[in-house]
Amino acid sequence: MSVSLAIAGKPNSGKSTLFKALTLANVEIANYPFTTIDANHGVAYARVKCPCTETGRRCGKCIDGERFLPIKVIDVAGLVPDAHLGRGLGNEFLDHISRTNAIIHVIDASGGTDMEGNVVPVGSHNPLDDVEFLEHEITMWIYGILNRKWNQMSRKIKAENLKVEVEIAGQLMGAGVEEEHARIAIHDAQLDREEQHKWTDEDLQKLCDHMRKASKPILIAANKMDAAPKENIENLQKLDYLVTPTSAEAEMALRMAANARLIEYLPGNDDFKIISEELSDKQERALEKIGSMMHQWGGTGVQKLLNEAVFNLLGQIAVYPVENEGKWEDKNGNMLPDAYLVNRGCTTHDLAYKVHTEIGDSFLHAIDGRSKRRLGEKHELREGDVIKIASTR
Ligand SMILES: Nc1nc2c(ncn2[C@@H]2O[C@H](COP(=O)(O)OP(=O)(O)O)[C@@H](O)[C@H]2O)c(=O)[nH]1
Ligand SMILES: [Mg+2]
Repeated sequence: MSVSLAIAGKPNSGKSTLFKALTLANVEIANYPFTTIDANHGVAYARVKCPCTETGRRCGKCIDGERFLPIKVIDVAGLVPDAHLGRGLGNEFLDHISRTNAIIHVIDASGGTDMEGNVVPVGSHNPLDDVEFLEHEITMWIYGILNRKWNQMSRKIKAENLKVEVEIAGQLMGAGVEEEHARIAIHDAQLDREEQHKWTDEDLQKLCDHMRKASKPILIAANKMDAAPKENIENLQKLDYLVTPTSAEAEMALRMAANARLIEYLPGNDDFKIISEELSDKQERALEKIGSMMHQWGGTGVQKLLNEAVFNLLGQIAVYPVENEGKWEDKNGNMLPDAYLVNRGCTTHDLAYKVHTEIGDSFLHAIDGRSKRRLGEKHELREGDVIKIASTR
């Protein structure tokens, strides 16, 4: 499992509800219904169409042709203004986000919580105000770490003719900023790397903002869509971000009802089916309400959000290594036994290394499971590829 997502936002926006909904998997999806590792770390599932649907057979690894691939999620401590100065659970927050690939920023789109997360009448807080605040906190946190040593670093870089990206990445290792992020940020902030000793405070902050962008892409969950004024959602969707409206609460209710065998529901579907005849009036009314909301929005948005983060924001693709390219099986006859999430741009040889170091080292070529064509080591994989790797081992 290589992909990890942080669920962040101010208190009361619905982070824990989203985390619980995402990590409460159907019995058919996970071996255990609760895939929570501890209170804050869990496993969620991205949903893809399984390649077995193209054949007359079922692989046994998917549900009705829908395959669920595990990724890590972290429910991050609630963020309050000035967290970067250690306010609230500031340090815990920043420690969590430094270890993830991307951030799901949960916003209370109903406008029913103020800046600090206190409950206020629905519609009285403008959710647009929440968007920049999270970014500012992360940027200032990175800046705080860099600035602490900058004068000393800067002199050393000049005196010893060191590479500025390498030195910055070294100082920011704990924040999850890598050399590549620093390089991109220097370029995007339009700073002259040869003149780093002349960078002003303002330059450094700008640099840190770009390093945040490069190292921590953000996706917005416009949560509580069930209670949100329509214009709040529309205004969020106008922003230059990936934005997905969600109702974490409805998704959580559906997954619990499905596991209690009250309904049939597959995460990401736009509908569910009542299968129990023993629903209470209260349960029936609650499900009816959720049903009409799903009808209006095309589902609860929670699975869509996760898929958006994995496939669009992080550019992952799902690929399926097999031993037998004709039958799409491993050597024990299991069809499509494994699904890997890899970066777009991953080559056949990269995949061989992911399967096993020895297979990577002894790589000969690959074979496309559909066309049966031979693929060289530099061939880039595409979403859904079924791949046989030929090696000398
Ligand atoms: N209406 C509505 N309420 C929600 C939704 N998601 C969460 N909530 C409620 O918002 C409150 C705060 O949720 P919680 O997950 O504890 O927020 P956190 O502090 O960000 O972890 C709780 O009362 C939830 O039931 C949603 O999608 N719709
Ligand atoms: Mg919480």
